[in-house]
Amino acid sequence: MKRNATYTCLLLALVSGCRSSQTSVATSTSRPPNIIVIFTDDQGYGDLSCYGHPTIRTPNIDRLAREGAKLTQFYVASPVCSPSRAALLTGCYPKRVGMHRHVIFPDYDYGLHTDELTVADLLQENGYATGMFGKWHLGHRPGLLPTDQGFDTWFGVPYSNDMAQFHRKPETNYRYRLPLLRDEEVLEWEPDQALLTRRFTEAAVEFIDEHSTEPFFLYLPHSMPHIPLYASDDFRGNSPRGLYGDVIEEIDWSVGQVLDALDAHDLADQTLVLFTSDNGPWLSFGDHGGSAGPLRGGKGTNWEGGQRVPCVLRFPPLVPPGSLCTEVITAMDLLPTIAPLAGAELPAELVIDGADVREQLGGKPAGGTTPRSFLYYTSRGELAGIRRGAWKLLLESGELYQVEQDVSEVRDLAEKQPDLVRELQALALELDAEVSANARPTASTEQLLFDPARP
Ligand SMILES: [Ca+2]
Repeated sequence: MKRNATYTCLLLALVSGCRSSQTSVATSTSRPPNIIVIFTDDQGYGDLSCYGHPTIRTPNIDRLAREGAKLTQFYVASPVCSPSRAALLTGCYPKRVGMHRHVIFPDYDYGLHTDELTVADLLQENGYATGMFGKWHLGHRPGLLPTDQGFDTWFGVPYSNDMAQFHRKPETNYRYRLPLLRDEEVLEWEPDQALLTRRFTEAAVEFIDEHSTEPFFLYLPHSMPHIPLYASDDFRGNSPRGLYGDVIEEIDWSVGQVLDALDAHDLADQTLVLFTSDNGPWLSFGDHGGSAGPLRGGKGTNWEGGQRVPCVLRFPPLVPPGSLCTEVITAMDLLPTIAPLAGAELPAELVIDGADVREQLGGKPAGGTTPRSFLYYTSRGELAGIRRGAWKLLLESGELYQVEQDVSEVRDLAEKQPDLVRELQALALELDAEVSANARPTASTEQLLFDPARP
């Protein structure tokens, strides 16, 4: 009851602050909104029709953007998988939760600490049904799985889809294997990867069907388009962009299935749907890697192409259709932004790095006189740079870019702005020192849930 009352008050406050009247939303909505996060793996800023790709067809994701907002300056907190995922789910820089040390490999014994509050924990505690279908990559030893981190149920893979094929266990030279799990049980070893996008989608739709009459959180982190690329027979060979295009078009089909399920249950108006990617395109793999569009660099780098990713969001009570949001927003903002939407209170003592960006998503510029700061960290978690307002400083090289005018980072203005370089350098060190001083531990265990290696 408390939750519903809070939510109604919140909606009324939102409505009264909006230019257009949406009173009907406030009166017709009697439960907290559903939250859906669709998270792709290594998809670039330029890999969607609505972000300017000339041949990849993404009508369903484009529809989401048309009915909601397209974000042009949305950042993930790391240019690689595990740290980026930790930040999305906790609202924190990866370093603050200890998950900044590159990605989790099959024989790693640690993962995100269960003392951390994930988006799933918060929503589960507030009465949501919570389901995850796809790639986890935040630890796969006992006690570190999605079902230990706020998800009622999980169907998916524990780490990247290439780890079984291209990596071997040191010392033994054993080959790693990719398991497919449901909750804490291995269902299959080496599943047919051409079917993963489809199977995760079918499980997600089933979850929506099962929970349509109660608030739910659906997390759908596809294992594609991380290499090696696989598309099902229905999509392979269709796209002029080649296999990479086929994979993206199957992911777009998946988004369409989710939107159709919402429509079938008349839930579109009370569901927040967010679509984004965990980091930029893996350019080392030629045409099997994606495109960052006009942005420089890709996965693993701190150029914009590594961390600025496509992001579209639909939530009719808050976001006017066809919005273009050019504010700096990060994946760490998810937790503090959905908490009030869900009528959930974040613990007063919880230190996080994200911010509540409901106003910016609703079309208003960020409040306050101080421009927002965002720290860049390398794939191994070292402080790499800072963005404040329109400016970006890379620490090691000392390069300074005005990244709103110069999105491709080709005009280094450091020599012309020495005072700004010094100021941003000092600010980056100061902000990072606070994160380091207050960093929290990961959790580890010697126990195995499954043996990822075999001769
Ligand atoms: Ca990734």
